[in-house]
Amino acid sequence: MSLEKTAEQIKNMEIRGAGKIAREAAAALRDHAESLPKAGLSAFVSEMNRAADILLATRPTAVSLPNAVHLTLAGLSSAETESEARALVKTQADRFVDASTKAVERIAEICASRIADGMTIMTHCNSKAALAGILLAKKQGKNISVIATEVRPWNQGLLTIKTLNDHEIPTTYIVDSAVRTFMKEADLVIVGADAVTVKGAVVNKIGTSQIALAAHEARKNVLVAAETYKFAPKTALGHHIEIEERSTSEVLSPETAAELPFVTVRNPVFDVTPPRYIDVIVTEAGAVPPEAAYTIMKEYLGFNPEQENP
Ligand code: RUB
Repeated sequence: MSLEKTAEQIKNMEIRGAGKIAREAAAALRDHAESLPKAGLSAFVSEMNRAADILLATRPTAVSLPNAVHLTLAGLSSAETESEARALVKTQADRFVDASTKAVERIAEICASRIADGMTIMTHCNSKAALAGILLAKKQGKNISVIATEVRPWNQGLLTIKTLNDHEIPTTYIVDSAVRTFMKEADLVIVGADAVTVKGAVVNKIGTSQIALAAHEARKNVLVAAETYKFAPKTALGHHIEIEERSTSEVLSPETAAELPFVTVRNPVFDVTPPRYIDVIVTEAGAVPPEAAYTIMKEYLGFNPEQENP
């Protein structure tokens, strides 16, 4: 598949979920590099930078995307020959995809160790990392059940309940506004992340923050499953994570909207959960409190505030 096609699929959400977006972007850069005819080092580097920009322009919120692009193209500008540059892209893309896959497996083990027999877990959206922990707990023979939200307007919850059903996990499917009503039946909340800020705030699918608030009120733990490449070093330099706002036609049909000239539809698709409503962030490096976000950035993303980093 061409890099442009991958970019298109990320944009229209055929490829979605922060981890998958990152893995597909790294693989697209590798395949793109391999498809380029030999034209010299500087032509190769500038074409790879152009390709990176196409991917980066697809969706703004999941920081796994710029982190994956940065890790795949790291050191490219210092390569001395075209073949060295080509080998670098391939090695780093493969390394990223492999590390990402292993990270999700490790996160699943840690999440599953926190899921006890008999627990009911509430989850939101369709997070591979969060689901991996739930599926592993079931595989370990734990008798668990799940409360899954619908996730308006895109209905990612449907993907989640299909997977849970395939694994014969008893699941209750609820509309997003029923979260507080059902929180008393949950023992634990597990969600994924698109970005984690330097202060440990978690950016995830819109509605996550109200689930965390309801969990806090009901004294239920909130666990965030997030690979280290979802941490956003730029937030340590004062940058904000841009919250993607998608087409209003996802919420209300253009015909209905046209009949309601005084109504403005808004469709932000992510929100920010402050660290005080998060009990633990489970990364492949271990389960850490939100306050450890800076340490994760330094140790696992090589973040150095003195240098320009992703
Ligand atoms: C997906 C979403 C997921 C995170 C984590 O939003 O918010 O919870 O991306 O997913 P969208 P994963 O459907 O808009 O991409 O754990 O799979 O990386």
